[in-house]
Amino acid sequence: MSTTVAEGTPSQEIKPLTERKAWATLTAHAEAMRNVHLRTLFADDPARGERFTAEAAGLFLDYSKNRITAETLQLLFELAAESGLAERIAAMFRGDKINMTEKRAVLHTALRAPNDATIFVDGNNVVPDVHQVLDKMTAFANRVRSGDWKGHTGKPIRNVINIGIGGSDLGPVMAYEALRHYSDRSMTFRFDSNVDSTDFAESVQGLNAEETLFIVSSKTFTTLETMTNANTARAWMLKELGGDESAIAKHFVAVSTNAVEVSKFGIDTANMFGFWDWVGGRYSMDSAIGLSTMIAVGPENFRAMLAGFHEIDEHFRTAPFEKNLPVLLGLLTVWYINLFGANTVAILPYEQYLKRFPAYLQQLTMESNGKHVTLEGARVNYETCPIYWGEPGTNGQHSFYQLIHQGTRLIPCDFIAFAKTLNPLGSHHDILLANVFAQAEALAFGKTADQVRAEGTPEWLVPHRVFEGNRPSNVILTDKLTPEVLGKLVALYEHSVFVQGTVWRVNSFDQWGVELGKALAQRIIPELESTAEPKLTHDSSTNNLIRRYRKTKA
Ligand code: G6Q
Repeated sequence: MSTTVAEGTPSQEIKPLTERKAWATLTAHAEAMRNVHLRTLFADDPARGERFTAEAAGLFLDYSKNRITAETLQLLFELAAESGLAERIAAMFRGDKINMTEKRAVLHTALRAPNDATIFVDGNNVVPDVHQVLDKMTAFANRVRSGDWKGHTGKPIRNVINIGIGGSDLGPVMAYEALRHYSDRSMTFRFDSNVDSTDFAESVQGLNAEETLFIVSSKTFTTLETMTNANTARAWMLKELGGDESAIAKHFVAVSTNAVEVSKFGIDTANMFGFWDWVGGRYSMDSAIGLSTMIAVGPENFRAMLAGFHEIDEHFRTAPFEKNLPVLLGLLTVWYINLFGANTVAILPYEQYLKRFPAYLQQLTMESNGKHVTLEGARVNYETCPIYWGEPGTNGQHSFYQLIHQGTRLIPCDFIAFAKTLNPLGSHHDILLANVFAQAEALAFGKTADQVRAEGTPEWLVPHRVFEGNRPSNVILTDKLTPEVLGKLVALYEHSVFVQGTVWRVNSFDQWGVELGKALAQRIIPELESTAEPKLTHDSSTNNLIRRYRKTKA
């Protein structure tokens, strides 16, 4: 079967995954590898700890503690080739409409392209538009940071609240937390996303409206949660500032693609920061959606972050698969999910500032590849996206690591660590890093029954204290958490997601799965709000829950 994967993309013969030649070879190879222990792999090949490593743009990846051999890698690269990965990468970077269900290009890479680059969408070079918005953000961020931008009563802005959800929230929150060290500490940054009124109430708690700026971040400017929060914010601001509508222009700006709705809301479109339909929500933290990040850390740091993204983009675009970090990470995930039956991947950053990184990656990975049909619309007969989860180390060690070490499930782990801390304090950092290396070592090599006995453990206790080991992990080690490095890390995972999606042949850039619940909620809202008893026509469970809620709230 020959398939055209996207408008303008030359077709390559891509067979369904389980019919690809490398799939059959990999399946047989995985059988042979199933009982091979990492202890044996390291004993047979003592240099693998140096060899199974790769480095790009200052990110060092040690993938030697994976249950692989050189042959495994070779077969995975063959699978990637047969999946059309090289062509898909080229298609994405050149702006082909590879998001075929929405007929859109996928060009988050253009958001960090240098201003002399040329990338065409429908015949227009989009790079100048990107830089125009960046310049506008820069001017605005500088005005706010310097106190030049005044609120309605003439006071400078000291508080910034980003209102947005999903891709218009998770990236900005994660980036703010990750780069807090570089942020203007005299300012307060908060993020209001949930339609739960508690989120709004806590976002404005203790803040002086005169000094508060709301950034309404919504690509569509129609999202129920965001518009509900934005309207509540508007009402709050008017109440606090005496009801003068002209205050809105001073205290609200918008990040959106929808000028009409922005204007209807009362925000001057001169204070609207645009982006484009070729930027997916979960790929947008480096677009104008990052305005709160730029105000927090300053335009220079924001641009350094973009440069970091771009470095990994170039690496992904040009490096051979054997040295390509996102390719290696993506293919290793496929190896465990499809050939070892793993269901999840743990993301374990040993950096407190990355505390929201796993949550951010959950959307990036699972909204992208949580799909059950191929580009051709066929139901897949293999697993796709794993569940991503995690917490910063060392806290996780005193919580869920028990299951990773001694539970019954195989959980590949990504450890992310930095050689330098941003807050040096005594021996904290050596202790932290010792824990990273120790955890990866313990997971891989474990502790045998003989070793446990040799420690004088009574026989009845031995099984409880045995660590089987053979638990795979990657260690990503880099210098220190800077804006540039943050951009590199995010790009690394963005492209790893792309690699996985390409092998699974799913569209990593749509999210139809969020639609149904949204539509049903719209139908239920009036049923909850109506004063007369509504005629309910849902299933008996939903009807019952609605009646109970109505009764209780009354
Ligand atoms: C991400 C999704 C989704 C989106 C939110 C918010 O890829 O598209 O998470 O970001 O639904 O959408 P708006 O920015 O349009 O409000």
